[in-house]
Amino acid sequence: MSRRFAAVDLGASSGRVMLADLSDGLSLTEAHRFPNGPVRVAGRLYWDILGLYREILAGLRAAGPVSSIGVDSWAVDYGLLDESGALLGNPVHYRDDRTRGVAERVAGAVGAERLYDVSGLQVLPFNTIYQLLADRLDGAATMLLVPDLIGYWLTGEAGAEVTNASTTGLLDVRTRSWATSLIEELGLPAGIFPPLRQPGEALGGLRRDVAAEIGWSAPVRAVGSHDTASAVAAVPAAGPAFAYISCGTWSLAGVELPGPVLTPESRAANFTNEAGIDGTVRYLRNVMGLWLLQECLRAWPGSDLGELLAAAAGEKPFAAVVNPDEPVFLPPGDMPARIADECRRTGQLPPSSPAAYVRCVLESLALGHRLAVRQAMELSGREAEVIHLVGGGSRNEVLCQFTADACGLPVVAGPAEATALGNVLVQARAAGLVAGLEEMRSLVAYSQPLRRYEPSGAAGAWDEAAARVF
Ligand code: ADP
Ligand code: LRH
Repeated sequence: MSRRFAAVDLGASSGRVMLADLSDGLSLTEAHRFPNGPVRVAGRLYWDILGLYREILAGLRAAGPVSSIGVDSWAVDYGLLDESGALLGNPVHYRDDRTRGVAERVAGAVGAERLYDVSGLQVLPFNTIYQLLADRLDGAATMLLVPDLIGYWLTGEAGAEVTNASTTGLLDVRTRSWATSLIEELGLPAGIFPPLRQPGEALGGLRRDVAAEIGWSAPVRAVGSHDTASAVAAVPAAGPAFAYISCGTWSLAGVELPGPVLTPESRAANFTNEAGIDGTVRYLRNVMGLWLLQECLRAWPGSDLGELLAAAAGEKPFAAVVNPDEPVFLPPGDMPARIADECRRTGQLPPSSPAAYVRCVLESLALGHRLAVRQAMELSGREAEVIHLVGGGSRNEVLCQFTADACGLPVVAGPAEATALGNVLVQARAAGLVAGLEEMRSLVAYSQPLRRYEPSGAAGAWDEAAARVF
């Protein structure tokens, strides 16, 4: 058996097919990367799901034969299949506005306390539960979350991997089974929710036509198919005293726990209890993340990220900061204009150059990280001595240093491709090559380049900035 594994990892800003080799330690190479993003058609925001599928096949062809394949992606979004297994309509992007007001309506009908007690999930307007209630479900026989949909197209086998199912709002946080009574109470058709599968479980071999197209065949395995579950599985932590920030399009900031926290305080702070690998709980909150920066760059055609980050480091500290989680920042659109409005609304002068905007975004994001990490520790009682910052944001040296300074904790940055690593390590474990979560993490720690940032001691200035924003 070869010791090569392929990770199909779909992020909101790019997808990639990564190739891991565990013959001697753990090496990871990129077989194929392709852009991803929302597509607006007739006023609705979609993913280009077929384009993504085509790129996945191109990536697998480029990767060459492997022992197995795992698929992960962003959470909450789905495709609906009819009785024959055909896709009913194009999957809608979670930033689409069709769910406006739905969360409030559901809370009014069912009770916010009850929802939290059942699912343990933070309220985000785009949780699957709200999307399903905003959609037309007639003719739908099966609901497949995005990685499960890709897995279905690759193998013909339908199912719902549990870490991602935990982001729907319809999974029981205690039993990790579908919350059937809530589903029925909401009037959703219980039959569309497929059987749950666990990370490591085999889906089946590639369909013959798929194997013919990519030129080889291999089984597909369920992994932590929620990208954040895979990222947290690959955090290079040595013990339990760590916090993490999975920092890409979103920053997912929190701690790992053995069980959920379902207290009124936790609900009030909008903390989530998402399912992690091996029964762990990802206790975290979404922070708006590098979306803020991505959307600024889109507004400045021809700008260069590296140059802007270098210039931002030289800008005046704390000239303007915003709460990164203001709902106004969620949809696509002119981000600099929205940041400027938010500055004016809070009595601050808007930034006056792209570099000053970037400085504002990075400081604001570090403040969001600080609040989420501190609240995660307070609400769970879990102490952290270090913050592991993984994902593409770990390449952003300014953000890593700001995060260490704002939080007053050392930040260990990397790996940037933690999600792909978590994906392949669950496959390698299923193949008997790795023992458990601890060994997976130490393999990452020893094999991947990491960088440590110490807090610089400017705590007072960050306290003052935080008081301005929250
Ligand atoms: P996602 O999986 O959500 O698409 P990623 O984890 O791939 O996100 O992270 C993408 C982000 O990482 C980019 O928006 C960018 O801000 C940041 N990033 C990527 N490469 C670099 C780099 N070389 N320097 C600084 N930031 C980077
Ligand atoms: C990050 C992520 C996050 C979800 C969001 C929809 O990619 O999966 O964990 O909240 O996308």
